[in-house]
Amino acid sequence: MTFRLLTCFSLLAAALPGAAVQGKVELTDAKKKGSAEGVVIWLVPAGAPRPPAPGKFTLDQRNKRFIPHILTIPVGSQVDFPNNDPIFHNAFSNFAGQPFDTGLYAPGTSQKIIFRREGVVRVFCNIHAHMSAVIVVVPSPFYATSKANGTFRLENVPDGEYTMRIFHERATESTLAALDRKITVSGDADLGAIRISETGYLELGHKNKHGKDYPAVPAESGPYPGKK
Ligand SMILES: [Cu+2]
Repeated sequence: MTFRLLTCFSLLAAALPGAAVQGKVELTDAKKKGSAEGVVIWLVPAGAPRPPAPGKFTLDQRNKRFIPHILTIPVGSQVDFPNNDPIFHNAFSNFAGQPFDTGLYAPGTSQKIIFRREGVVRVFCNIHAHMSAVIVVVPSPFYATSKANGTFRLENVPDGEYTMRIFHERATESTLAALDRKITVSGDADLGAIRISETGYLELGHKNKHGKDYPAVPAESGPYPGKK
C-alpha cells in the first residue's frame, strides 16, 4: 500500500508542470524598426545536466524562402528540409556552427541533417543568394522565440539554477555574450525587459558554397539548375 502511494505520488510529481518564465526583449539601435520577432532565449541548467531529448524539426523551402527564418532545436535533433517549390534548391552552411551541404535537390523531395553540436548554424541556398535561415542548436529543452512585440515565454521549467542565454541575428557576439545571466527559477518568473543593442552589427553578404560570388541571374531553368 505504501509502495503504491509512493508510486502514485512520484507519478504525480513527475506530471506536475514546472514554472513559466516570461519576459520581453527590446531592440535598441534597431536596423529594422518595428519588429522584435525571432530573438531566441534559452536556459541552460547549472551543473552537468542530462542532454535534452532530440526531436524532429522542419525548415521548409517555399516561395524561395526558408521557413521559419529562425529555428531553435535541442542538440542532436534532426531537421528536414522539404523543397516545396517547383524549382531545385539546396541548403548548406559553411560557418562555424556545423558545416553541411545537402547537395542540389528536386521539387517535392526532402533532405535531412542531424545537428550534433551546440551552436549557431547560418543556412543558405547555393542557387538563391537571398535565401537564408539560422538554426540555433541549444543544449537544453528550455527555449523560446520572441514574438513581434518582443514577448517570450518558456513553459514547464523546473525550479533550479540556470544560465540564460540569448541569440539575436542582428546583434554582435560580444553584445550577446554580455547578456548571459544567471537566474534562479522558483515558480513562475517574469524576467522583465531585456535590452539588446544592434550597435556594431554589420550585415555581411555571403558567398556560395564554393566561396564564390553568386551569379547575377540564378540558373534555375532546366531540370538541373545550377549544373551544366
Ligand atoms: Cu534555393
